[in-house]
Order: sequence, then structure tokens, then C-alpha cells
Amino acid sequence: MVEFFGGLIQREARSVRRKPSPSPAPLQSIPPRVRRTARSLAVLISGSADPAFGCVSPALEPAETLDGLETAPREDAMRRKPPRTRRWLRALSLAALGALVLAGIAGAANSGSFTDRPGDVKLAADVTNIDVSNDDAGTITIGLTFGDGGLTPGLPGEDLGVALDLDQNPDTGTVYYGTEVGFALDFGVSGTTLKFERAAGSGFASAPAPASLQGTINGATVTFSVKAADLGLAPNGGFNIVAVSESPLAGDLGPDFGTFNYQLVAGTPPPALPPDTRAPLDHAFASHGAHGRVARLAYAAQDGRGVTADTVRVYRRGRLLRTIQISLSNASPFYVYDARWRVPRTVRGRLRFCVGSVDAARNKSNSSCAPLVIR
Ligand SMILES: [Ca+2]
Ligand SMILES: [Ca+2]
Ligand SMILES: [Ca+2]
Repeated sequence: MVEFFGGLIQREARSVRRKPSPSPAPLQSIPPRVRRTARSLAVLISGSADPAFGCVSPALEPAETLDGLETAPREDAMRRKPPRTRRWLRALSLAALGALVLAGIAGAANSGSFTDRPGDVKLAADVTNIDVSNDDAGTITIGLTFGDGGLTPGLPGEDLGVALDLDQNPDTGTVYYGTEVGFALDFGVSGTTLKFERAAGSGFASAPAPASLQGTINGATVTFSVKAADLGLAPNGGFNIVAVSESPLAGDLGPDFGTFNYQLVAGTPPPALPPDTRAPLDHAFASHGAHGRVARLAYAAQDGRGVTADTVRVYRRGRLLRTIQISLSNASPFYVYDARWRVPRTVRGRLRFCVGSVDAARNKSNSSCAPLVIR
């Protein structure tokens, strides 16, 4: 079992409608899929050998209230085809360039600023800015700034950090957008620790931290620094980054969907993606409901590129009771989603449901099944 960001945290069960992703354009018209917090990260872990980065609970927006969800006619929609629910570049300074020329090495300096919406989470530290820079000595600095709307950063139980896709390939590394390493400050009751993890299979495993890795918190800013070479990055390399803020109750990702790209040398384009040959990894989680009411069937569809179409099937003994299909749309590998099913009044007892997905390249996932108890 593997943990990340302080490990397995019992989470508050609540549902929100997933906000529409700002990208890519063809998916914008697809109604949002519904997600919810993991009831327990331990569930996610125990569902497979896949270690979890952590399930970040959703960011509530005013338009995404629970009440709105409950009254929305989700079931009818589901019956048909239900929804699941800048960097700026700084040119090399002349001084740095001169130093490089003199030293004869391919070093460089650059910086970039990325933003995440302020006010999109209440019960975790609210990621607002991710500032990345690197100097000509090969040190990368990552600053995370948190807004006023969420929890104070650094409270016990919080984990604040980043995951990096070091080869800029979402199809390698973990299912969490293809990240190869993650590091975070883990704020515990007995002190703060700097955690470091590497990809192990589709998830993360604790690993010795690079000697150069440092992490500090100062007010509303968490700052990490590490030598690019210690991460295996070439002097002209780059990476994709996602910031992760977790509390025992909720979480925030920056960006909310996908990753930001950063290049050590200004103006370098990220490498072209090879064809996607990696299938999504699905997990069904034990769920429950009541007859005559809408049951929420919890699952994760984890694809490195974060786009899946899902099929959820409900069985009683060997008999198929219902098939719920979710159109191809953004699916964050950090989230647990709900498929909603209005349970017929006559159905109760121990059922079972299974989930499987395909990604945009039609790679097919495993099938994962879990108990569904209807009272
Ligand atoms: Ca935010
Ligand atoms: Ca990767
Ligand atoms: Ca894939």
C-alpha cells in the first residue's frame, strides 16, 4: 500500500456536479459528469494495487450546490446518454547568457506563472498561483500561493504539493496525468514533513527525496526548490505540473483539469505526443442506495490524458438490470465520480455494479466491480 500527501484520509461524502472543463473545445458542449469525494481513500487503494495520489474532493462553486444537484433531472438524462456528471516567458538575461557562453554549458533560466481560480474551494487551502522558475545554476523553484477563500495553508492535516510529468508524456508514469514524481509538505500534528514519491506502476510509492529538494511555507506561500538534474531533467528539458492541495475534508487542483507545461529554456515547444496506447484504469467502489430513489454508484476512471467514456452496468445475481453510459468527456484521474441510477421501487438487496472505460484513442480499460446495497 502506498500513500501520498499524508496518506489515506477519511473523506466527507458529498456530491457536487462537476464543473465543465474549459478545454478541449469539442468537449465543452458535453454536460458535466458528476463527481464526488472519495468516501475513503483507503477504498481507492484497496480496490487495486494501484497506489493513490489522493482523491481530491471537489471544489464547490455557487452554481454547484448540492441542492441544485438534487433537483436536477439527472435520471432522465442518464437514461439516454448521461453525462458524467500562461505562462509568460522571460528571455535569457544577457548576464546569464554571458555566463553560459563562458561556462560552455547548455543551461538556461526561465520563469512562468500559472493561475487557478480563487474561491473554488472552502474546506481546503485554495490554490490561486503556481509560479515556476529556474536559474542558470539548474535549480527549479516552484511557488504555490493560496487565496483567502479556503482554509489557511499549513493547518494540521493538510498536504500541499505538486506532481510533475517529467517526460511530458501523460501515457507514462502514474495515471495522475502521467506524472513521474510528486512532492508535498505534509502538515501533521507533530510537525511538518517533506514527502517525495515516484511513479510505481500506475500510482506513487514513497522514495528517497533528491538531496537538493527543499520545501518551506511562509504565510500563504509554499515554496519548493530542487535541482533539475536531480529530477533527471536535461538542461533544455521541461515538465508538466499540477498543484495539489488536500485537507481531510476537501481539495483543490491547479489547474482544475489537466496540467501546466513548463520549459527550462524559454520558447521551447513541448514535445509532440505519441499515439495514446495506454488504457484507462477503472475502480468501482462499494456503494449503496435506497429503492425508489437515486443511487450514486461511485467509481474512478483514471486515464493519463484525463478523457474517458464510461459504461456502468448494474447486476442482480447474474442479471443485467441497467446500463449507464457516459459520453467521452474529461475525467480527472484525481476524482471519484458518481453514476446515478434511479432504483426501481421493487429492487432491493445486494446488487453489484461494474465499470469499464475507453479513452479517446479507444484503448479499453479493465472492468472493475463492487457491491451495491439497496435498502
Ligand atoms: Ca483554486
Ligand atoms: Ca509521464
Ligand atoms: Ca490513454
